[in-house]
Amino acid sequence: MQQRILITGAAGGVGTLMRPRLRREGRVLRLLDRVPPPPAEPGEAVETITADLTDPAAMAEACEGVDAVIHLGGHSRENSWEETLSVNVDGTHTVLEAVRQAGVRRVILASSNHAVGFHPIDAAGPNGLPADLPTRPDTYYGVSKAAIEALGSLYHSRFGIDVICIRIGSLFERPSDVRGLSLWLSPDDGARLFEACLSHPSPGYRVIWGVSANTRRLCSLAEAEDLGYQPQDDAEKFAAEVADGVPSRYLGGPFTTALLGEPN
Ligand code: 15L
Repeated sequence: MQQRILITGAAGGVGTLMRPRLRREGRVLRLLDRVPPPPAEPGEAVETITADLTDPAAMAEACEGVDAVIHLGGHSRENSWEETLSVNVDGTHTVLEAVRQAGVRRVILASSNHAVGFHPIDAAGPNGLPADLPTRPDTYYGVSKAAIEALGSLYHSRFGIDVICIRIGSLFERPSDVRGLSLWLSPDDGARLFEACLSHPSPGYRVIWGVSANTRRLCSLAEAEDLGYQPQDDAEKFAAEVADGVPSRYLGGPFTTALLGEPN
């Protein structure tokens, strides 16, 4: 049977990296963004939707006939409180309501290290900071990610939807600074992690870290490995070429000192 996966924010940074990596035989990717996602390449099983995730009618339509949702949409950095609340928090509520009404059984939510950005990095023991670290947001953006996790928990407890929140470290082609050597999630490992989230038979509600098997990692891999994730990349191979980062006591790095509410 064909599997259909809705990806919100599909034209954004993470969505663009995941699109070619989540293609599978027997799978249709339904790509939604407010900027038009690039059209299907020849032979690519995708459907594209240009819509705002804060639009309930559009989200209801987008969730029809879908097996799982990967919710990446929303602001990915600091913004005004009003914007953050409307797009990230209200937007996620709109997505989860559409999921519930359409009877979708699984949602993967893009949370972030910034939900816990004010945890000191020297608290990481040999196994790394656990994935269920209590929230200590470093920005309004981080607050929105904490709220997204709470919304996911609510929709799991009330409606039995499987919800996995991934506290993504730094998902880019390569790490750009020393902090990235600890928090990098390679695009290939990102796809491995999403596949694990999609294929576990019964994940329930979970919060996991999204990082690669970095030599300098600060975050535990155990919770994601428990789901079936087998990371294969290590940021250390970029150590000689990364720029020096601003040293920070905290996981959130530069977000912990950035101006609150100012787009960064
Ligand atoms: C995030 O959550 C952001 O979306 C991304 O732009 C990076 O800043 C990343 O965290 C990070 O901490 O490197």
